[in-house]
Amino acid sequence: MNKQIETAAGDGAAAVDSPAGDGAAAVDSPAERIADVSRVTKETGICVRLNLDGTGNTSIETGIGFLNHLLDAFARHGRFDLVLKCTGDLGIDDHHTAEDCGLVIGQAISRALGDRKGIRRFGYAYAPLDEALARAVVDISGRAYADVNTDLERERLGELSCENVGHILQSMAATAGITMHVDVIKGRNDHHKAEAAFKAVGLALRGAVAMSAFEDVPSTKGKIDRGIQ
Ligand SMILES: [Mn+2]
Repeated sequence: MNKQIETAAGDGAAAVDSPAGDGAAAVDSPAERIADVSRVTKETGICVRLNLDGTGNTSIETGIGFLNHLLDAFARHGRFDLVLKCTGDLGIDDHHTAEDCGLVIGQAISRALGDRKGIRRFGYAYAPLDEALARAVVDISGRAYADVNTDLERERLGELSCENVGHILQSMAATAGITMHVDVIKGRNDHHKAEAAFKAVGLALRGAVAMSAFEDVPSTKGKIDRGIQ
């Protein structure tokens, strides 16, 4: 265990990790779970560094303000350290940037997880944001599947098309090899609904990547496919 103990006056990380899920205590992985991924296409150039055992420090520059905001919410509440720099073809629209950021973050998750030994694998969380409430359930299964229902009504949030909000999560699940069900259960404000969804995913994934008391790969197959490396 290597968790920092929070002082009485402190406002930093919680003293005891309490990931969403089944309530069992989490332990630190002996190995660093950090991944660096770079991906360059004719549409985007992206560099990511992800630490699954971080504190929630982020530096996110996608060129799209609301996308920065969503990824920040995801990483902050997942307590992942996430550095992301993207230069995309925003002169066309936001689609390639949004999609590719999701793909590369998923790839970094997959790579940082390594052999998946000892992880809790499943995680779930609810996140409210005022009147909005979102639920995320994730399984680090090796099976890429995402069912995302954000129920957004506006065309755009800032410079991000609302149709891409769910697509980012689907892209992330595709490369991470994660099964993900995300539902915005209620809400009226689209900013709140989208942000609550990303917070819920961060919290759920935090629970799923946390280490269990067991050292084996939690699968009846004895292995979990690693997604895109
Ligand atoms: Mn916000």
